[in-house]
Amino acid sequence: MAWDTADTLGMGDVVSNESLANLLKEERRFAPPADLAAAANVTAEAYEQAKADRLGFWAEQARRLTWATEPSETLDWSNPPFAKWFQDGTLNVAYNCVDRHVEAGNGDRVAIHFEGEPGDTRAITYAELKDEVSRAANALLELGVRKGDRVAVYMPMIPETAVAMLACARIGAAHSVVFGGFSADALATRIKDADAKVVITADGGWRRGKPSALKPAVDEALTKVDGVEHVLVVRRTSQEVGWTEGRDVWWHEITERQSAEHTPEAFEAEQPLFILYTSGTTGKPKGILHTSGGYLTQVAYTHHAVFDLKPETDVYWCTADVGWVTGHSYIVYGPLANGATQVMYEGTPDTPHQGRFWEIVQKYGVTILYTAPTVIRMFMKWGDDIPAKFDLSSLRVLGSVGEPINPEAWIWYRDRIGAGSKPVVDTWWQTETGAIMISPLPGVTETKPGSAQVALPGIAATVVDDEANEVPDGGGGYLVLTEPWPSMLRTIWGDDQRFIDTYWSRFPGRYFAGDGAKKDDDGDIWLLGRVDDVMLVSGHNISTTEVESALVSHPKVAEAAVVGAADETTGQAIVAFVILRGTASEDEGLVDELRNHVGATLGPIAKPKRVLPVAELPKTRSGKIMRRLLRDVAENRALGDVTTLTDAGVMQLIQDKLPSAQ
Ligand code: 6R9
Repeated sequence: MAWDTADTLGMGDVVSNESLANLLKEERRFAPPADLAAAANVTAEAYEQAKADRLGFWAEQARRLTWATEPSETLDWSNPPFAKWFQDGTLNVAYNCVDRHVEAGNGDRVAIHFEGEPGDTRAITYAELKDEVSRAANALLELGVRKGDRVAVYMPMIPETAVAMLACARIGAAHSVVFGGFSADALATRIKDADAKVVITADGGWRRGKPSALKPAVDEALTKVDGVEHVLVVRRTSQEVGWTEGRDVWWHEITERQSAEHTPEAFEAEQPLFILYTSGTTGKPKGILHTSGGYLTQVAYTHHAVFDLKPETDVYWCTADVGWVTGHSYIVYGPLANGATQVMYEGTPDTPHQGRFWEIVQKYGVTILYTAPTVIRMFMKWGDDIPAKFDLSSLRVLGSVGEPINPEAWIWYRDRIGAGSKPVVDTWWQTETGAIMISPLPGVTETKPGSAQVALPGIAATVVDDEANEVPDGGGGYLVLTEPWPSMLRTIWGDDQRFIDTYWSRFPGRYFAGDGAKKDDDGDIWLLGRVDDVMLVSGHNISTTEVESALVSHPKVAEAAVVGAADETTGQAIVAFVILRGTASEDEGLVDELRNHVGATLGPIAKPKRVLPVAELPKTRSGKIMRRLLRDVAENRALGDVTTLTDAGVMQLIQDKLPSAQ
């Protein structure tokens, strides 16, 4: 267990942080727009209703879905922390996301406005989506995929990615989507852990004006793992691909010959829907398992409540990649369960120009935008004149997710994108929570720049101190969730004990989120970032241990300690301290060589921004590296308490060595 010292939790940093003091000086307040409030999907009553009868509230939300068998039981919490929601209900998730909208007469409604990076477009209606998902489901069946199997998905941001996920759901196979920016090694580890039978990929996707290959990484990954029977390949870029006869199958060839009819089977509410890997502190990524009925209930409800979605008139756009949980819950399952019309964009925000996002908002008349603070900060850097060139007047709700949004970025978002009048909803949640947990409601909450503020109706969150006591208003500590929720993770795939240890042991009976948080004088919650050793770089979780292991796998590196240092653009930037092997010298190319090595091992997102060779690393007596001291160095701060160090002189050596870090 990693809970034995405050050093590894970095708690001192969390509560004494200067930025926290600044954050809580923030006194600007913004009332909900009157017109939005008057017609809002959810009003203040929902909080009261859920407080009076939490389970009754969720039972009512479950009725948003179409069940083959209505559940009679809401929650079975007889064996915590293993929850069962709507246990005796049965449903088909893909039917709920697609077919039922067609049956309700909305088959002609556009489900996905796809915008490719090179400018190619496709509008896919719900009726067309139903045919495509059915053909893909039939294709997976032909390839031998059955209920309970796992399918890995390694794809660019194209409609076939959503189709592939829904096809898996339709036949009861669990998908494991691996972000297309991950390396072959990372993909191999995930394929192996989930024991995937089929991999769905593409030749490549378009990024920054060029085709970016995916298939070679799959080919390489499959030299390292057994058990994959077929690779299904979508043609997107038409670049050349290696081909393994008998194993590889073109998506267009197999789907073309399938029937567009497929009768969806009803599965139990607790049927596994997907596994999504998230970084852990002990190297091996954690396969977060989500199931069907509870997950779909909460993503549908939150998408309806937090974004005030009106499916007949709104055009919704979430800019996340489908490889992250935001893409799962708020591109695929939530919006489609609600019959939304949405935009899906393949590429980068600055291709072919830095106004691409705003051009897309203008072109499709986007009304609800959901993006990340790191993206907002990038736009701020590029200049106010860029969004000012476009007509953004269609927008009515602005969402943020992925990391704490600093008040400056929040205000910029509201002013420059939202014409100074559109509500910003800062949504806190995690891969593990499956759906949004803490967020303002756009028609109800008086918003505060930089704060996620309040737990949604039906959700119980609070902040506790080291001794598990709830902190008073004005106090800081750890964010915990005190009651089970429908879209909660069910376990870590194949490792129930790790599930218990990671989330339920720090504060028995409560879910430990790993985030620092503070309650302001109104009792509103402000998130302060991770308290463990997971870094957040541009909204992506990367564990220090993974990067350290990658560095140490380089022949010139003996030891490494990695920290996330505050960074204006990316939230945190990776700074690595390395001890070189005896014979290695600090020659010129070394730093780049090490950065590239990490990039090749873990994927470009994990490349350290700085690599600093040092003679020694600060360690506690129990042998743990004291990352918080290294963070102090990396962030040019005075050193915190060094009394638990084996040798306090080490820090002096590091600082002497690093004039550049001062
Ligand atoms: C959805 C997602 C989860 C971690 C989480 C927290 C950070 C996400 C946030 C936020 C402050 C917000 N986080 N949203 N921090 N305010 N609105 O990002 O999931 O990739 O699993 O990351 O992201 O630290 O613990 P995931």
